Amino acid sequence: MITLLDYGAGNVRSVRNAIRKLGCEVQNVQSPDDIVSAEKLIFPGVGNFGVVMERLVRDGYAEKLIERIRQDKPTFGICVALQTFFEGSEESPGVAGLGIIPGQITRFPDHSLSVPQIGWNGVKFRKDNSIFTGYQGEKFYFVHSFKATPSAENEDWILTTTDYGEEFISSVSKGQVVATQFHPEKSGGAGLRLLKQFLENKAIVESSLSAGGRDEEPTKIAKRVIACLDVRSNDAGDLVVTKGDQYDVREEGEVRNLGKPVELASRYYKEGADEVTFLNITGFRDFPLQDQPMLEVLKQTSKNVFVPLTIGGGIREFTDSDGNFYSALDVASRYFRSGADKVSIGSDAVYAVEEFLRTGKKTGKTAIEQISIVYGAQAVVISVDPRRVYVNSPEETDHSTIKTATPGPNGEQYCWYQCTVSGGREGRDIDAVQLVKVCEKLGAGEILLNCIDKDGTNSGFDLELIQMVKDAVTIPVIASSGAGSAAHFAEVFAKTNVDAALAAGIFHRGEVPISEVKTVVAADGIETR
Ligand code: 1PR
Repeated sequence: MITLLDYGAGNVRSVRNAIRKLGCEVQNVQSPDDIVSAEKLIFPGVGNFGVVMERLVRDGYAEKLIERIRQDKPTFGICVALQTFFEGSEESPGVAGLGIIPGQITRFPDHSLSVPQIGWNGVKFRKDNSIFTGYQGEKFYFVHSFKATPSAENEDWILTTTDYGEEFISSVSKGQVVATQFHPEKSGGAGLRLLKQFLENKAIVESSLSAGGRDEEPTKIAKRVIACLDVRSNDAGDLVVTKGDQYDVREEGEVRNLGKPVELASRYYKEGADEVTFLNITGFRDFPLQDQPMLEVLKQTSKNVFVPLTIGGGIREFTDSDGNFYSALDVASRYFRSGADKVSIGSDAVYAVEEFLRTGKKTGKTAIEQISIVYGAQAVVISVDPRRVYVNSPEETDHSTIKTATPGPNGEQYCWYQCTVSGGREGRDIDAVQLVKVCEKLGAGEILLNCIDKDGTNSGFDLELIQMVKDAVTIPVIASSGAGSAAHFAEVFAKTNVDAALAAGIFHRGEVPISEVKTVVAADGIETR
């Protein structure tokens, strides 16, 4: 029996699912004393440092955690949990951590790499620990903007470090206590094996590094390959994975049906997808909390898929026919609790940015702000649905233009990228660069950059759009729309510094397996998982 410390933030379902998958029963901490008495405790940390600490203190858990760790009882902390072991964090000035490990958590400094670090990175060992038994050099899934820094004072706690612009602490251990900055429950087979060692072994055994000493070679983050499932109900009312051509998903009047969401997601996980994204493409007009099938898709998928899951479509505030008000945060929370790791906001982000550009003020009330304050910036993805608008010269428009290598229908040499809402149905007077810059300011952690002109064309990614957006923000950008071959992935990674690339059609139609994408990209010297 494993005890889980669920203090009500973030996606704890994945951890629970991983434990169950490994054949153990899970019970929740019910009272502070359970923390000390639990045989084995898993402490998942998701979201903002201050919010996590505030809840731990409010519920009387903080002092019990300190007591448990001092008593050297088997404990496994994940992500922000590792950070709470330290004295405090730049993320929440003035909020004390548990103070078990010396040092402050600090933000990754501005360097050429995207922040948050989102993706799969390696580890370098400072000591041996039985928790890593069977480890074969795999990468683990990280998602964080803040990190712990190695120092002489915390040296005795450091189990592994990782490089991302600089070296940071990626796991700590002492006696029966272990914590990882990465998410084992989201790190596929390698992560599950780690958890299995903790769950099954009688005691954790630590020792100094065996012959050969420390790895000195820096670890490298992998470029992510993401499978995207556009989901909606067909005319018979079944939830299906569909795929459009430039957002038109109907063929001879019928919604294209390319398979069942849960089954396809499982297939992509087994084939090596680094993440899976679901877009509820009619979410903008339905109320997602009434769309129980979508929540069910997440619940079922997260039972067997142990890589990050993103859900988009309909993340916004809503008042139902009985007058009940639901904030965007309420909607997102339901998704997180159903198994999502990130939510993706489309139309509502456009409206929020329009409002910001009108007033120049943050209100604190937008979906982006509300969700990122509670769940962290890394949990908020902005899905951008831009379309090219061609012009003869940059002076013709106030929007950010590029000189394009693909001129317009009348030979226009320039274009700007107009943002749309409602699944591309309505264009707004705002461009992709304006949108992503303001979204980053409001607290978004990642950009999912579609392109209506390229969607479903198999003609390759819009490299010009991708580089333009990538240059406008410091948060990670996912290239989307137009992949027709594995070579298109290699091209987008080689020619732009985008962090991840996503495809739908080629995977659904079985034209290119994900493994082939990885092989071709790696053959070009690009880091993959
Ligand atoms: O506005 O917050 O409710 O979110 C709606 C979401 O649904 C948005 O993320 C929007 O991109 C998506 N969406 C709405 N309508 C469509 C449609 O296709 N009719 N899908 C749609 C957008 C784009 C990609 C696609 C890639 C790769 N799909 O996600 O998977 O273009 O395709 P490809 O590799 O086959 O070229 P809200």
